[in-house]
Amino acid sequence: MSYYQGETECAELERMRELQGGRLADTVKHVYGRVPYYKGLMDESGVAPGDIASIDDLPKLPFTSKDALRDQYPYGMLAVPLSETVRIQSTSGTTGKRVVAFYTQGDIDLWDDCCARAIVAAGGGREDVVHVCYGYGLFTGGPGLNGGSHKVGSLTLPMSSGNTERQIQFMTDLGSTILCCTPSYAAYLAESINGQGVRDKIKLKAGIFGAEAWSEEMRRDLEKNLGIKAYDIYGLTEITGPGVSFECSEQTGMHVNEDHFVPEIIDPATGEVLPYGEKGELVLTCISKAAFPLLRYRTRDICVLSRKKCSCGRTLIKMSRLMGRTDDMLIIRGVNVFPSQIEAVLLKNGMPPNYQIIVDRVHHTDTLDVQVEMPPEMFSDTVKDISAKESELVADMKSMLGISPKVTLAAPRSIARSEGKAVRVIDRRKI
Ligand code: DLL
Repeated sequence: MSYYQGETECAELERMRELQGGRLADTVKHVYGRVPYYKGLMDESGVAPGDIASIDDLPKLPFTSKDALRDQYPYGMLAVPLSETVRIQSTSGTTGKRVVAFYTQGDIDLWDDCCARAIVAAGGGREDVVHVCYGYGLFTGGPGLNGGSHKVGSLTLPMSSGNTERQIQFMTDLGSTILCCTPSYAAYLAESINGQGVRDKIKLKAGIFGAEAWSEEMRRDLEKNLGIKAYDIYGLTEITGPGVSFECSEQTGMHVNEDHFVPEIIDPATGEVLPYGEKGELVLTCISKAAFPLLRYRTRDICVLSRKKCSCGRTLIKMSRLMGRTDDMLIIRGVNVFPSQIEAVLLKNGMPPNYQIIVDRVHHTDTLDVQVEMPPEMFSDTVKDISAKESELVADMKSMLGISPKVTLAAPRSIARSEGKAVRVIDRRKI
């Protein structure tokens, strides 16, 4: 079995807890002294930095929410002078006040290490050609896996997303062995590769897929259709990006890089910490970052943690595949979309608040249909006028969301009303 940082990945639990305790205490002192938001929050909760001496003290700290990050946009959470930062990344999809995350060179190094662990766990090494078609830019997917691949010493193909023909051409010409992309894009690539009859020219052996929900069924399909082993990888911009956790040869959940990010599971309604094995909201605490270390960040992602012994030899705690989110955020083609954003565009354009969002997966690609009732006065407009309005809405939504939905104007009163909460989103994806 090979590891990228075996000593840490396979550390005894007691050693890990000691390491975590020391790092947590340092991080708490660091943010208390540098981030007025954290000083205020801790003072309000009656916790002083000196109260945090071991990892068991973690639950004494208050939670950090995504709203706090939005309120502190852009520099409020920065815990080092700007001159020490070298990079910004940002979450996908949301507009207005996006969440931005900052990195020092040291933060990038540890992030790259986390992704390197994932690549090695998927069987990667110096002889491999790592084909990265996660997006590059503000999205963390491309830069994260790129950095990890460099650390491993693999030949890195920074393809970024899109242009499927070119992806396949490079894959066959250069002999890519490890594919990194969203599972839905991997499925699309598989379909194109098999459709073109070039499967025997492909040398892929593994895929590292994440950034969106996928199922065991999808894993089996991808493994069969590409002739690979498919591994899950999890992460989020606020915490670092991909590589918060990664799957190993056992393929039964993801090892959390808990020497950097300490996971807890809470009851999302009460905030109570739940024992291992119970399903709840994942909360993460950064214990080794300098620029943007978040304490007890509520991810809104739902999963289960387990300390069960893993056959790969790693002792890092494991989290299950994600089971959903506590909020209503949809992830469509890897982009985060909130129904409230769609509603905002509709209302701004004079549409009534009677709409339905239908999400589906057709040929392995997510589709987003927005059906909205037209105001009665528009009902008598010509077909041309109505389709011009639809195009206008599509353009506005594209600039708000970053992806294009299909918009259909429906007859007044044609969308079912609800007596309780309105059903705004119909997600037909079987994942
Ligand atoms: O999606 C980081 C990433 C890039 C992870 C590449 C893995 C691979 P964000 O755009 O900030 O960051 O979105 C984070 O995506 O809170 C989850 O809801 C979802 N997500 C990430 N990985 C997985 C996964 C990146 N493996 C949000 N399974 C997270 C299911 C995932 N959902």
